[in-house]
Amino acid sequence: MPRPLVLRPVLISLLAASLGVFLLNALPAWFDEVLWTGLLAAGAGLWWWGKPGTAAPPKPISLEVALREVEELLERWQEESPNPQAGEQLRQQLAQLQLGPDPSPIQLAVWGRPGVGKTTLVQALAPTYRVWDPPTGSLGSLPPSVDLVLFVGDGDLEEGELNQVRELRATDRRTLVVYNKKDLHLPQQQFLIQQQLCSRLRGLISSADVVATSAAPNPLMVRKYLQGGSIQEFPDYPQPELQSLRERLRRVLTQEEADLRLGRSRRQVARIKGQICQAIIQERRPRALALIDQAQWLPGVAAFVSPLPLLDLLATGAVNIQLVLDLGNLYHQGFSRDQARAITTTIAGVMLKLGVVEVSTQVVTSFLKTNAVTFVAAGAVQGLSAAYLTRLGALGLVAYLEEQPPFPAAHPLSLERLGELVRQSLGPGAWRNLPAFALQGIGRLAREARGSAT
Ligand SMILES: Nc1nc2c(ncn2[C@@H]2O[C@H](COP(=O)(O)OP(=O)(O)OP(=O)(O)O)[C@@H](O)[C@H]2O)c(=O)[nH]1
Ligand SMILES: [Mg+2]
Repeated sequence: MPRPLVLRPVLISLLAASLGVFLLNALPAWFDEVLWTGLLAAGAGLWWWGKPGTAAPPKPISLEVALREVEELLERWQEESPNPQAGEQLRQQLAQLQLGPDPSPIQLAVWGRPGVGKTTLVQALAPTYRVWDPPTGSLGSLPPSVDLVLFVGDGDLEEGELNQVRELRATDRRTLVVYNKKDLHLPQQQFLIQQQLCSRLRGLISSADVVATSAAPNPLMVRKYLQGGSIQEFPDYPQPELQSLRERLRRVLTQEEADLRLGRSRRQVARIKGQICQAIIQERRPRALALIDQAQWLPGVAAFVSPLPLLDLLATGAVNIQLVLDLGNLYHQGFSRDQARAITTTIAGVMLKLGVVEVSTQVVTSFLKTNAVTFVAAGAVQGLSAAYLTRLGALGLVAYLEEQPPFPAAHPLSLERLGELVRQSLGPGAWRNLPAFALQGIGRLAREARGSAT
C-alpha cells in the first residue's frame, strides 16, 4: 500500500526547506534567528507528527544471559581442547565480571573523519569533560572500557561514516553524534543539516543525541570606523559554541550512569566471547588442514591413474563428500549427506564458472616443463590440478565453517555465502603456491598411484 503523502520524509523535508527559504527571503532582516529556527522546525519536522520519537536500536541481551552463554561456550571449548589450561585466564576474567560492574570512571572518546575538529573539541570540553582522542584506526581497536563515543562530523554523514555509527551501536556503544563546524553554514542551513542528520540516523541514534557545535568558530572580520574617516579592520574570535553538547553530556552522564556501566560489562563479555571463538578457530585449523592434506590426493590419484577430463571430475564433486562430512564434524556442523553433496556441487559450480581448471592446468604444465622433472606421467597435470583444486575448494569451505558459531544449536547452510568464500579462495593469489605444491606433489602422486594400483 502506498504511504500517505504526509509520511514521506523526503518530500516533506523538501517542501519544508523551500517554505523555509521562501520565508527567510521574504521576512525582514531583524527577525530573530531563534524564531526562524522555530518556523523551520515546524515545517521540516512535519513528518515527525504522530510518531512516538525515534525508534531505539534493538535491545542488547541482558548481562546475565550473555554471561551464561559465554560460560557455556568456555566449558564446551575446554571439553574439546587438547590443552588442559585452555581458557583458564578467560574464566578468571569472567568470574571478575560476575562480581559486579567495573567501578572505574565512565570513559569518553571522540571518533570521526580526519579534520572534522575532534582534537579541537576535546580541548574545548576540557577540563569539565575528559575525552580521549584515540589515534586513527579501526573502530574495533577501541577498548571495551570506552563507554560513550562522540562521533564527530562536519555536516551530513557519508555512507562510510553511517556504517561506523551502525557499528558503534551494534557493539553496544553509547553514541552522541556531533555536527561540528556549524559556523561554516548559515543558520537556516545548520538547521536543515541537523534535521537531515536526525532523519538519516533514525532508528539508530535518537534526535536528542544529535547535537551541533562550533569548537573553534572561524574569526569574523570586524570593521571599525575611526575619527577622520579611516577604517580599521581586525578579526574577532567568537567563543566556541558547545552549550547543547555540554548539556546533553551532563544529562547522559547523570541519568544513564548505571546503563553505561552495564554496557561496559556486556562489551567485556562480548570481547571474551570473541577471544574464545578465535582460540577455537586456531585450535581447529591445523586439524582441518591435516584432513585436507590427506584427502586432496584422492581426486588427484583418480585423475592421475585414468586421466579423466578435469571438468568431469569437478562436475562429480571437486571436494570429496567424505572430506566435507569430516570437516563438518570437526566444526560441529553435523552435515547430512544431502548437505555435503550440495556443498560439493556448489564448490564445483564456482570453479566451473571461474574457469579455474584452465588456469590450474596451465600453471602446472608450465611448471613441469620448466623444471627438471625427469619423468612426467600422462595424468600428472590432471592429477596435480585436481589435488590443488580440491585443496582450494576445501579451504573455502573451512573459511565458511570458521564464520559459523563454534557450537551451533541449529545448522542452517548458506550455499550463497559458501560460494562467495570459495570464489575468494580461488582469487588471483591462489596460484602462487601451486608450483611448490606441484613439486612436493608429483612424487607423492606417483607413490599413491602405485599404491592404489597394487
Ligand atoms: N570553522 C571551524 N573550524 C573548526 C572547528 N573546529 C575545528 N576547526 C578547525 O578544523 C581543523 C581541524 O581540526 P582538528 O581538531 O585538528 O581536527 P581533527 O579531527 O582532530 O583532525 P585529525 O586529528 O587530523 O583527524 C583545525 O584547523 C581547526 O581549527 C569549528 O567549529 N569551526
Ligand atoms: Mg586530531
